[in-house]
Amino acid sequence: MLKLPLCELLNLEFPIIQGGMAWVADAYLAAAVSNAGGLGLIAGMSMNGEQLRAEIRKARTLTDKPFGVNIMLMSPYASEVAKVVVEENIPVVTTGAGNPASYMKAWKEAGIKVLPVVASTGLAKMMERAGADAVIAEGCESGGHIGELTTMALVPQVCDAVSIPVIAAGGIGDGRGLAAAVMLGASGVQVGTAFLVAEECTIHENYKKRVLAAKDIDTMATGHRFGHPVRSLKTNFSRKYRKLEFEPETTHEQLEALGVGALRRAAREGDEENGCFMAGQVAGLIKAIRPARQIMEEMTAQAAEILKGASRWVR
Ligand code: TUI
Repeated sequence: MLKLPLCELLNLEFPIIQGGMAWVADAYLAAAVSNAGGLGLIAGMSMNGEQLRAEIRKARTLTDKPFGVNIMLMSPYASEVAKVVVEENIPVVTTGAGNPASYMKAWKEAGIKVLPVVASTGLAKMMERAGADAVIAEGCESGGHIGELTTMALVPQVCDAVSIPVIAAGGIGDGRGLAAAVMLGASGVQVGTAFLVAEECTIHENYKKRVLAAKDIDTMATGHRFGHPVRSLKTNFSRKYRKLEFEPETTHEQLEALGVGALRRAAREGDEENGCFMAGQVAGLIKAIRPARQIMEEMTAQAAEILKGASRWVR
């Protein structure tokens, strides 16, 4: 058993939040993780308001446990989905890829627990002032859209900057990562890549196979040139994107056109040529398909063992 402050904050058995992965984190995965004792999330990213509402209602047929919604703030539907979470009485909202300050008042008035993802101490402090219940400090080991700092550097600095709980994310693939996050001051963790290959995750089997086959150096970040770096598995697509990105005549529009739909093509169609298979640097640690409950049990048991044993180094 590993009881961290996140367990109490969100009434969870395991101190683990599932990442709000676009085109991956659907009703099935969210319900599975919540049923298994973590906090499941539906990713609002790929949906408009009504699609999200339908997904929330589907999840409610699959679990009686609370689950949350992740709102990707660069989504064209962000303001629509921000209203739907209130109307649907969603208890926990996480946000990513931006500053959710303009939505905070409405969410707090609705009694929602708000956990913004931050990649810097500046945004963390701003979120604390705006009423966030905790912040998720996400390092650039993560899959998907990333900031500049590593989890190792970011988490302790965010812990020093705010008084609310800090959840660590990025580079946490097993109990060693969870134990390390605790040592850095984290109150819990958010896990994405390890859940990509959960038995209950509905992504295309090609995606799961690629994650399972990935080695340590098999992810890369693209998109730096236009300010939105994204980490994904090295594929023909990501290499093509990288090459085009650094050709001087390439425009933002051209890159956007190449990227549109790439996540969906990976997650839903398993398109190995034109899909963008987002995954974190811990992909190389992930070796087997397991049910969500087993993923969390093994991670927390390993972390508890390590944390108990750590005192042997102290004289
Ligand atoms: O948001 C994520 N991960 C994502 S979003 C996504 S969809 C996408 N597709 C194409 C291009 C871009 C995104 C896939 N993966 N993680 C949370 C996260 N948020 N990581 C980093 C940040 C972040 C970075 C800077 C949050 C705030 C921020 O600054 C905001 C500000 O205004 O200061």
